[in-house]
Order: sequence, then C-alpha cells, then structure tokens
Amino acid sequence: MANVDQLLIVSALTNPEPDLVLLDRLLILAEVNSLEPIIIFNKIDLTTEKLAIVNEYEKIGYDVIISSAKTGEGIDEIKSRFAGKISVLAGASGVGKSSILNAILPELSLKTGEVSKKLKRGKHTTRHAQLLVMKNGGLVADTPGFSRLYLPKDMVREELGPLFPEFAVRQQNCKFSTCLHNKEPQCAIKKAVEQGEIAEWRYEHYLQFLDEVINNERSY
Ligand SMILES: Nc1nc2c(ncn2[C@@H]2O[C@H](COP(=O)(O)OP(=O)(O)OP(=O)(O)O)[C@@H](O)[C@H]2O)c(=O)[nH]1
Ligand SMILES: [Mg+2]
Ligand SMILES: [Zn+2]
Repeated sequence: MANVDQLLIVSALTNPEPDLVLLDRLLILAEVNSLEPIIIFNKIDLTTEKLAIVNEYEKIGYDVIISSAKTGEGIDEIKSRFAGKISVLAGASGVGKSSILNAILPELSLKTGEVSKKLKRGKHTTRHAQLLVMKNGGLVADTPGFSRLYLPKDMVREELGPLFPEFAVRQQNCKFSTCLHNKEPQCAIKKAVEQGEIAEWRYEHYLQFLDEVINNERSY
C-alpha cells in the first residue's frame, strides 16, 4: 500500500497470548519503511498480568496504547491517531483489529471471529485487506492476521542493531564500533541485558533476527 503514514501493531494481552517475536519484527518493518509505529495492547479487560511487557515497550520509548474493544478503554485515543493519516492495522489473528475498528465506528460492521479455544489462535476472520474511511478524515486498512513475517531480504547485519532504539542509544559504548553485540567482548548491549536495563526477550529476538539477516546476506 502506497503512502501509508503509520503502522498500528495490535497485540492482545491474552487470548491469544502476545507474540513478541511478531511484535518486534513489525517494529523493525515499520522503521525500515519509515512508518510511524504505534503499539496497541488490546483486551486489557481480560488481564492485568502482562503490564510488565507494556512498561518495557514504553520504557524503550515506543508509543503504546492500552485498549479494550469490549469496554471502550483506549478507543478514543486510537481514534484520535487516525485523523488525517493513512494507517494500517497489523497483528496476529484474533487480537481484535476488526473489533477495535467496530468500536470506533459501529457502522463498519466488520466481521469478527472468536479465538479457537483448542488452538488458542484466531480463526483468520478478516480475509482481505480493506481500506476504511474514518469520520475524522483518516483512512485505515484492516488487514488479515498473520503470524509469520520475514525481515527485508536486502538488510545487512550492521543495520539491525540501530533499529532497536534501546541498543541505538548504547552502542557507542561498545568497545568495537563494528560490534554486533553477539560474541564481541566489552559490549554495552550485553552489559545492559545483564544489568536488567534491556529486556532479555528483546536481546534474544535481536540474536534470532541477526541470524536471519546473516543467512539472507549469504543467499542474496
Ligand atoms: N474480551 C475482549 N475480547 C475482544 C477484544 N477485542 C476483540 N475481542 C474478541 O476477540 C475475538 C477476535 O476479534 P477480531 O476483531 O475478529 O480479531 P482480528 O484481529 O480482527 O482477527 P483476524 O481478522 O482473524 O485477523 C472476537 O471474539 C472479539 O470479540 C477485547 O478488547 N476484549
Ligand atoms: Mg479481523
Ligand atoms: Zn555491542
């Protein structure tokens, strides 16, 4: 889709469980494509157990909104972000993308579907991306949920670290300017992970993505 301004990355706090690998991939995708990322943690009516995750992304500096399509919490906030912009909602199936849009504009009557109790996943209710006109002049695309997403094939290893904002502000303290925060000694990123300043899962995802990027480099 051309001329998209912002990517609203929707995750449920539970049912389905948050997929933080997918979230971190989408954050990178937004950054690489110069889209403003906004993280929405939906279904706050179901649990308050996962607030540490929310805090972590806020601490990094991301724009985070907590919402419930059911109680209406955070819905006005999301609505206000649509004004005058082209937005895309993305995230796993069943997290509530279509439900959030219905909460903002009930006339949309978008089809929603229950999360499978057995598989603990959404049922891929939205089948095609759909561009919707909001009353405040925004255009929003509802998209089908997905769980697999690859990093851009032309990315090179040095590009990855700076796309993690909490790495970007620390990497000048690594001993080597070319540090990939992997096996190198005196790495400021690894130190920050050990000291609990950077979330372990963010660092683990970084290493996983680094592997992927290095494999892509070989086949490119
Ligand atoms: N309790 C609760 N349920 C919600 C909330 N948002 C959505 N749901 C429910 O979660 C299920 C999935 O919602 P959808 O809106 O279809 O999810 P989706 O992200 O559009 O899913 P796909 O179209 O498959 O990608 C439905 O049963 C909704 O009623 C919420 O904030 N709280
Ligand atoms: Mg949907
Ligand atoms: Zn380093």
